[in-house]
Amino acid sequence: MNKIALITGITGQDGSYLSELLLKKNYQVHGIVRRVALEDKTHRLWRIRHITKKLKLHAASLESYASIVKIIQKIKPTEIYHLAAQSYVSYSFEDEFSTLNTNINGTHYLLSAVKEFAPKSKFYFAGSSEMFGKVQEVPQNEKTVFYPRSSYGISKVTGFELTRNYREAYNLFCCTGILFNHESPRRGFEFVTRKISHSAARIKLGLQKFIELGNIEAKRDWGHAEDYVNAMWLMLQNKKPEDFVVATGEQHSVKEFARLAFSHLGLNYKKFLKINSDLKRPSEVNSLLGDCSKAKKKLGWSPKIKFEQLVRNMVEEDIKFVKKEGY
Ligand code: NDP
Ligand code: GDR
Repeated sequence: MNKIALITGITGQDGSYLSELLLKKNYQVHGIVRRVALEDKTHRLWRIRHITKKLKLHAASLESYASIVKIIQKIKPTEIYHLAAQSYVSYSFEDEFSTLNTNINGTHYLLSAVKEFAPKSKFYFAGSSEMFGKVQEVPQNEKTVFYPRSSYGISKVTGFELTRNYREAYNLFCCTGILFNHESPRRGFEFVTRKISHSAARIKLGLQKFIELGNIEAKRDWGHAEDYVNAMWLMLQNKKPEDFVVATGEQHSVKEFARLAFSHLGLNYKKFLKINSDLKRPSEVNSLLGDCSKAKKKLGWSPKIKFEQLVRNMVEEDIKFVKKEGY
């Protein structure tokens, strides 16, 4: 019988690539979406439009334990990938309450539902390098102490601890992937990489005059989302439930990303850049660099797509996007 996967956050960047991967592996793929998404498929399901017919989408709310239980009881998933979250760090400073509620309660409800109604399901929690925040060692690995710098980071540390506790207390197959930043042409427009690739394309095509950024000295370990969803899957195929860091081990600044993106279009980013200090965060994560030796050793995972290739891919796809959509 085919394996059954349930994905929360299936409409997001990672949800879309993970769905493609699991469909290729002949899984029956179910996704939890917000009710409004089913009413406005054109806009809200854009990342999975090409595969919607192959997916089974269920309307439910992360805020409602009952609605989650209903779906888990009905489909009895072999594997659950919990990706849904308020994932935008900047926004978490504007609305701590909804970030903490959605991210912590959503994870808790799912774990509790798994324990009560599907204890054989394997559970993946989308942890984040934001848990390392103000880093306590370089590079960061599974043993590095957490020091989150936003309510988003705090919500992910709590999700991590909940996941670990359910694994230890109830003997469930639950694990956390501590994923460093991963990007793609499907990245949301509010994140810095997509903001840069999309703005560079618009500037090249004469639709925009300049780009405003905040802290361009921030450094991140950027990989490609397509590579990273494969690591999620591998974690649930591992013999034991364990937590893994997923990263490239390479670090670049926002400035370098901008330089490369613009230069790919024959432009000098300095001519178009304005620094807007309103875009700086009250407490910034200045530098992240991951050590994924454990994932390499135990899962046989390593990133395939290099930084330069990622930037090129995003810029080229954004040129096509802007030409097609006109914005
Ligand atoms: P996206 O922002 O692209 O997707 C987030 C998903 O969560 C969307 O499907 C969104 O649904 C859903 N969601 C958000 N809030 C709610 C809610 N209240 N109820 C139900 N669904 C909700 O994120 P990514 O795909 O980039 O990331 C996936 C996960 O991995 C997230 O948990 C993120 O925090 C985490 N992560 C991401 C990293 C990255 O670099 N991309 C790195 C480390 C961790 P809708 O479309 O309806 O808004
Ligand atoms: P991040 O991603 O906070 O790392 O979280 P984001 O792209 O938002 O910021 C990266 C860095 O760029 C700096 N920056 C700007 N950021 C945005 N969004 N917009 C700007 O104009 C801008 N200018 C400079 C930021 O200050 C920051 O230092 C992402 C999300 O996907 C999380 O869900 C995930 O957990 C982490 O990656 C790992």
